[in-house]
Order: sequence, then C-alpha cells, then structure tokens
Amino acid sequence: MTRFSDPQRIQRLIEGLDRFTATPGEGTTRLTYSPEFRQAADFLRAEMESAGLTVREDEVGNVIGRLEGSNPDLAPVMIGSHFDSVPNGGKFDGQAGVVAGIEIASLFRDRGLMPERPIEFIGMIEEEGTRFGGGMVASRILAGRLDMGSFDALADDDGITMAEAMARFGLDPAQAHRAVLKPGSVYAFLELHIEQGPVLEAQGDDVGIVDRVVGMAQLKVTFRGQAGHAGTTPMNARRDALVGAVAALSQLPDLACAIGQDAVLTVGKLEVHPGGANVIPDLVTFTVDIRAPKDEVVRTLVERSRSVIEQAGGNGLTVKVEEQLFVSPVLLSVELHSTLTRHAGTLGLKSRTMVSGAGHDAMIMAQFAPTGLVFVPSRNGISHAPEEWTDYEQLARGVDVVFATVCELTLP
Ligand code: HGY
Ligand code: MN
Ligand code: MN
Ligand code: MN
Repeated sequence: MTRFSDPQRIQRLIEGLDRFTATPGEGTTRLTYSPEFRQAADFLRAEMESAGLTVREDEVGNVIGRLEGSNPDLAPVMIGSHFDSVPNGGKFDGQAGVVAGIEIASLFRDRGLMPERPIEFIGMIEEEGTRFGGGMVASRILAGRLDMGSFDALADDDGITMAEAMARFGLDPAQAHRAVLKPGSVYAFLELHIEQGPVLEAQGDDVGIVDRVVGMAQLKVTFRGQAGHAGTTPMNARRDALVGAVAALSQLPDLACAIGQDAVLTVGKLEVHPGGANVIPDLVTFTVDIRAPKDEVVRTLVERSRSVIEQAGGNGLTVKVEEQLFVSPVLLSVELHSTLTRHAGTLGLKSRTMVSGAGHDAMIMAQFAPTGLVFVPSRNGISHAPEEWTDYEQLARGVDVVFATVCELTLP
C-alpha cells in the first residue's frame, strides 16, 4: 500500500493545537476570537510557515497559507477546514482538515514538488457558530453569502457583537468585505473532515467520499414574560417565560418524528434568565437545529416548528423566532468525487460514497467552486464530545487521498 503522509507529524499538530482550549481536560472549547483562538491561530501560522508557506490572516481572522505556483495567475486549489469548536468538543472536528492541509504542504516541501497551480491552505473561523450563532460564517463570507451587516447583528451570549469581537481581536470590521472572494478565484476546494458518525468504522472502510450534504436550518427562539417572586406571585398572575418555552419544547422533537424522511431536530442550547431558583423567569432563549436530506422537508419542519412555538406564546408572553441559518441540501462536485474515489482505490483504500448529516464549510464552498469532501472514521461515531477520536494512521490515509488529488490538480 502506498503511503505519503506521516501519522506522527499529524499527531504532533493535532496535539499541539489541542493545547489551546478554554476547558483543558474537558474537551476542546475554542470560541472564535477568544484568547485560545488567538493562540491557535499563532500556532497554525508558525506551522504553516515551517511547512514552507507564505501566511496571512484575512480581514475576518482566517489563517491562510499559500504555496506559490509556477503560474501564480492561476486560481488556487484551496484546502482547509475550521479551527473553532463546539463547547467541550473534540480535537479532530475541523482541526483534522486544517492539519491535513499543513501535512500536505509539508509533503510538497519534502518532495520538492513545485505546483504549476498555486495551493492555499486555510484555517477558518466560526464554522460551528458556537459564539455568534448560525455557523459556517467564514465560508459564507468567502463565498459572498453573508450580509456584511451581520457583524453588527450577530452577538454572543454576553451581547458582544461580532464586529466588537473582531475589533478586540485587532481586526477592522469595516474591512471585512475584503475577505469576500471574487467569483472564479478558487479552482477547487477540498475539505478533509472526521465523519462524526458510525458508518465508516462499522463498515470497515478507510475513507468516505461525500457526494451530498443534507439541508439545515437553525432558529433562535426568545420567550419574554415578567420576572417575579417565586413565593408571593399567585400561579394565575404569572407571565412565566419558561412555561411558554416548555410548552413549545415538549412538542418540537415529535414534529421531526412525524415528518420522518430522515429529518432531525435538536434543541441544543437553552438559557433561562435570570436563573434564580426563587425568581419567575422573564426571558428564555433556545435554539432549534433542523436537518433533512430534502429541501422541502427542512422548510416544512421550520414552518411547523415556528407555528408550534408561536402558539405557545400569548397569555402575556411574547415570542420571537429568528432564522439564523438556512442552507439547502448541496451536491458536491461529481468530477472531484470520482477523482478522490479513484485515488483512494489506487492507494489500496476501501472507500464509500456518503451523504453528510453534518454541515461543513464544504457545503457553502460548493456553491462557489467545485468542492470535494473526504471523511475519515470516527471511533464509535462520537463527535462534538471530548471522546471524539480518529486514529492518526486513519487520518493519514485520508490525507493521502487529498494529497494525491491535489497533486493531480496542481502539478504541471
Ligand atoms: O453542526 C454541524 O453539523 C457542524 O459541526 N457545524
Ligand atoms: Mn462540528
Ligand atoms: Mn466540523
Ligand atoms: Mn466543516
């Protein structure tokens, strides 16, 4: 079996990056523009430079390394993923794809390979949306699919807008529009990502070559009532925001079960304000994450969720439903899918075509440039948790598939 990449080098990068977390010992928590994020960006810059790349940070904080081509005017192949995380997540989600890029850059350096077409290696911000909501923010900016006014609208749980957070990070939000890529400025986008599911491991496959990504929507719901004393306010005189929210929450999962068609619905974030045991809550916010392979199923589930939520309002409670993200199902490049599959075969690897139930920057970039997405196995299918794991040998095999494909796309 042909092998190119070095599992030990990959391990050193993954473990090096994993030092930068707000929750050491309890998984990876790296919010965009946080101190840990700055340290991780500095680490990536240093590693990209030692891999022989010229490195810049763009106007929104993406870290981009460039390997110049003998024909620098050609649109580059871009390889990468994100290096922000969910709360208490794993050290492979997104990071494996950024590390894969650096390993590929090292392979080009070690082998003295001079591409004709330039190659760019990117570590992206805010794919998870953990801090500012929605998600896939970097790729939506790059692909020109995020309104530039969003930076004043998106805010974290402390009310710090993305624009303010950018300024504190040393960026100028007024310059963010310069991060938007010109149409045609990326020849192809390739992302390596952990599967985050059980299929590859269960089937004994080495890699998954993704041909489509399910559609997804994310809602932010706010119930507003009146705070009050838990002991002196009669039950019939309350405007308890939590009662309204619970009435809605108790019905939402059944909507997904009823519609079927592989639809899923998750309420992952729930905040009760002010959070005192003896205070009637005046404000409850929660998120609703909806996904399905078919666009109309996502749309229907969003609408049904919205009406259940709104019906739980009234009786003195006001309800607000904000749609923070809506991305239709995406088909990835058929040509890149077959190139990646062919190289997996040539490398003696077992591959399978897969649909992705997880959203990825690739699903946004696929609307901007031919895009390929390669999965490597996740142990027990676990992700978005500290137990997330992929053997470095397995990761190296995925890197080899991307490396062989990048060579085909860029070498003279
Ligand atoms: O939510 C997702 O599917 C991805 O992890 N952002
Ligand atoms: Mn994730
Ligand atoms: Mn991810
Ligand atoms: Mn992703």
